Amino acid sequence: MFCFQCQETAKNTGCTIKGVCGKPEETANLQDLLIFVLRGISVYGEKLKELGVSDRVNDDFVAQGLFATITNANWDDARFTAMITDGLKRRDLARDRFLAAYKEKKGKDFDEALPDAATWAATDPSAYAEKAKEVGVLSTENEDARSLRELLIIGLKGVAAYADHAAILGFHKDDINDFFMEALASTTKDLSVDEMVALVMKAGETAVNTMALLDEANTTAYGNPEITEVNLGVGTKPGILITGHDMKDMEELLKQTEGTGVDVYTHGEMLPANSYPAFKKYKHLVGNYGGSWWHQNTEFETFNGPILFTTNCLVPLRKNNTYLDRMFTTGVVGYENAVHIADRPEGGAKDFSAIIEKAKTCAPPIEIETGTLVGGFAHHQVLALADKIVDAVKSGAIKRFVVMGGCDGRQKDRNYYTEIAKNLPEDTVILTAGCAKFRYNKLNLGDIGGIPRVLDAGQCNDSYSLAVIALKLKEVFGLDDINELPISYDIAWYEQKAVAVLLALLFLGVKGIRLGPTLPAFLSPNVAKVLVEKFNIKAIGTVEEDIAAMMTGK
Ligand code: SF4
Ligand code: SF3
Repeated sequence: MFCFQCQETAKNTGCTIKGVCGKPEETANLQDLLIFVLRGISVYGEKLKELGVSDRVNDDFVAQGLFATITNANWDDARFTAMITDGLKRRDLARDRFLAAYKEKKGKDFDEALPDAATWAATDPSAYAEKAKEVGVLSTENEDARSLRELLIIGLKGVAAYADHAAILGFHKDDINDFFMEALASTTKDLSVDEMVALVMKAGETAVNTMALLDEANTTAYGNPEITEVNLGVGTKPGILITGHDMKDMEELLKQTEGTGVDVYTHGEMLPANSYPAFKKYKHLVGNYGGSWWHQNTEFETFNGPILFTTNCLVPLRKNNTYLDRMFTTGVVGYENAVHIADRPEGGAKDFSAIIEKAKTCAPPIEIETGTLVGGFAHHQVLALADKIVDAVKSGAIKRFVVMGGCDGRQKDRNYYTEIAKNLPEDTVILTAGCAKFRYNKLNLGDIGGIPRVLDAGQCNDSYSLAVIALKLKEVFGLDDINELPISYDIAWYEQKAVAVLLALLFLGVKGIRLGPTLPAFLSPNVAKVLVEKFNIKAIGTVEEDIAAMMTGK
């Protein structure tokens, strides 16, 4: 196996024996083969588009396939095997549609060479393991071509996750799905460095568009997030803990648990659900339990009730765990021996009755903290406070904003982000989104004239909100360049959604981003050099140096 898609990768070069995340070799290889099959589908998808044929039947499958390979999402090899088998059938059907359309439009048979991904055939799944070994990341020999291809594919995985969430809420954009096909198909071609860089930038543009679409989907369905005090304590009834990013699952779970005597709590990236008007109205949504994803092994023990995983991150269970029998997965998430809740039927809802029945047999959660957290500072709410914020900047009460969004992770050196938050001068405001916030959102950093010093816009995809806020401030202050604003970017990354967010920020022209705790292993020295020269991206330094530099706009 070879995997270097996340920040934890072994020795910051690549996992080769087993993932640091716990991913076994077989799973890593099946993920590579699934991506290979998606490439094959995309070869025909792109060709059909070139012929002017609209062929949308594989859009959701491609997005879900990319999403399923994201770090800490699907651990179940049987599900990857089933997706590969389904993908091969879909690819062959796409091929047949293409060949027929070609003949019809051109009046002759198609006779050009096709890449292996478009032609490889397996009679049954026993052939998958062998083939998987040939098609991984290292099959691209040139280090820089590999780096650019992987930067594209890894960013695409994050974008696909957001596109899938939007699609679940009924929001699609053909441009986004077309780009998945174009980008995947591009990795079967020998392109110039400039062409590959252009595709990476287009991935950034697609990330912005996809986050905007998801924002539209979420706010249309559930209203605009509003300032909300989220309870951190527990009630006396048994509860269900819901984690991940999928708001539709949240909606259906809340509806189905109402009046059953079972409470609902959020974990990790589901915390922002507490700030949506459509969810706040449910009294049995008690609040948030615990911290970010990597605390699962201890927090899910004390929670006592069932846990619903709607997306990443799912941390493999310890041997002596007590919660495998109260663990439920759904959507692209999978874990061997956990109950998987099936997709919703056309026009219907998922059936959460098994998880609700399980909850009724469980003890209420053990309280691990008390107090509240304030959330709900997405763009609509922040722009409602715009006058106040602009006045505070003009009067000098707010000297600088520091965007500290992204992911959390278990490495000790991520304490850097806690220390930055603690030591930033009191006239600074932290803008955050994603699970990175759990490094500092319980520090009680106070407020500036009623504006909290940590403004939480929501999930990682709500980094879109941070971009909207920055663009609005640029307009209000009459600036020509987003980089003239008193905003610094100190981003933490872990998995591929953060890469999508990073590419989005680069596409928007943001320069001087600090990225940590380490720079991605998938950036070759030459590709890293381009990013440094073009965008002044830098690795984090010490807390003191970085605060001093950020306060002078560097
Ligand atoms: Fe390694 Fe990260 Fe890949 Fe897991 S997802 S195998 S930790 S690079
Ligand atoms: Fe977190 Fe996994 Fe990235 Fe949505 S839940 S940000 S790490």
